Amino acid sequence: MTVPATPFAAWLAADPEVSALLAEEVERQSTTLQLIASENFTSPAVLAATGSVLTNKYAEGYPHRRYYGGNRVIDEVEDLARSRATALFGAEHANVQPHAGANANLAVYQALLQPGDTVLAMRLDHGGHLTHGSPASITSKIWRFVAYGVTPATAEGTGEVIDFDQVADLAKREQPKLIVAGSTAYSRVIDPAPFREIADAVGALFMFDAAHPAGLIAGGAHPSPVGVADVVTLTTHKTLRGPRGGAILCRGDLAKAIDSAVFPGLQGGPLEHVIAAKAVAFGEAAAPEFGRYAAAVVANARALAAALAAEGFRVVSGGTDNHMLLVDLRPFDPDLTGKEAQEALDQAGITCNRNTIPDDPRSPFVTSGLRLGSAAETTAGMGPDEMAQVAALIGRALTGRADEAVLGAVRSEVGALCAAFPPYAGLGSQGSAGAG
Ligand code: DSN
Repeated sequence: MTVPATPFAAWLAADPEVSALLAEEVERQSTTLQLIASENFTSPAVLAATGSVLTNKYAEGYPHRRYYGGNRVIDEVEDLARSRATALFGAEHANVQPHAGANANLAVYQALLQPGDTVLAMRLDHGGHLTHGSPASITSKIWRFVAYGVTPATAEGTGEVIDFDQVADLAKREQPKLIVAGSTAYSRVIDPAPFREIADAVGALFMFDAAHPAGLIAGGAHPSPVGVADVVTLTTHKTLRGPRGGAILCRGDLAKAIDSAVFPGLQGGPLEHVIAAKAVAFGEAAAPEFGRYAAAVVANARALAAALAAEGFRVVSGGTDNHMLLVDLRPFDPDLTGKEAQEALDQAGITCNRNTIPDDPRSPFVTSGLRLGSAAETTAGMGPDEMAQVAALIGRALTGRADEAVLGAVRSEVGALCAAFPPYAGLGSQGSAGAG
């Protein structure tokens, strides 16, 4: 594999071991299908900023209020990232320092709540995130989480959507200080309006965790929670297609509390190289092509869902409105677990993750479902026709999962498909990645 992993590959040659591993990973990303719903292929500009000399600088504090000298340029970088974020999302204030979505959520809780306060958020096993009060997360040790879920599945496929009656009933009964919307495994639009109404009815604050749909919101494919929710958290590396990291958008009157909660409340020195890459990504997401990209992501997820249903899988909630779908494997094969499916697909060059489906009888380590996403391969330029091919390859691999020859044949076809849609063709020479 000769494609360089970063524009600085020649410098990295000084460390042949790391260099070789990066080259292997470029090959893996380029020759296998990337269907993990929380992943994407960033632009070379994002890669370059992430790999820049800004990594050398300590910049505790905020622009023009730092605890270290030498931050003239860094201040401009962070100001640029903040102003691009507020312009992109129409927000009054942006904090671009959270190292991850989890940190963004923790900072918001720290800014808005006292220990022991009640928070109403989505059940982990119905699609919520660990930081929405999972027993395994520190969030549940500091604050009291109460969980809402989705409606039961129906034969017509109309269920498994957020149960707003339950949200309203729980809000009335539990009187939460904060209501959280957002998920990691939910394939429908999350309308912020009913959450706002419920929050107002009980005097709660409202946080929208847009980690997954941030890019769909920026691209106009989903309704924006900005201006509806009091605070919006997001990650920059999923549908937004930026570097790995988080950000917080909020009303101006909450800016000071949010900023103090991130630093010094939760984090030390900000990752200014990543903040520069966030600025690049916010700039890219403001371009008209990004709107077309967001629409294509949704169209591709829908095409994949329809083709998988035709293969005999059940798509949770009957379809998708976003970049992901949850597949219930049981109608395809009652004995096939998510774990076994993920491992067989890995062998066939199809990368995805097992996931619980609502009310899954199997454990989160085993599961009855898979979560698939379209954001990365849409960046690589695939369209609905390729999604139909992908569904057929998944069906063949899982039907023949016990047969090495079948998995090998699917792996070859996956390689041929990926070769037609290289995510980093020309990286290091012309530096153009992916389609918009
Ligand atoms: N791990 C992320 C995801 O895959 O959705 C959420 O943190």
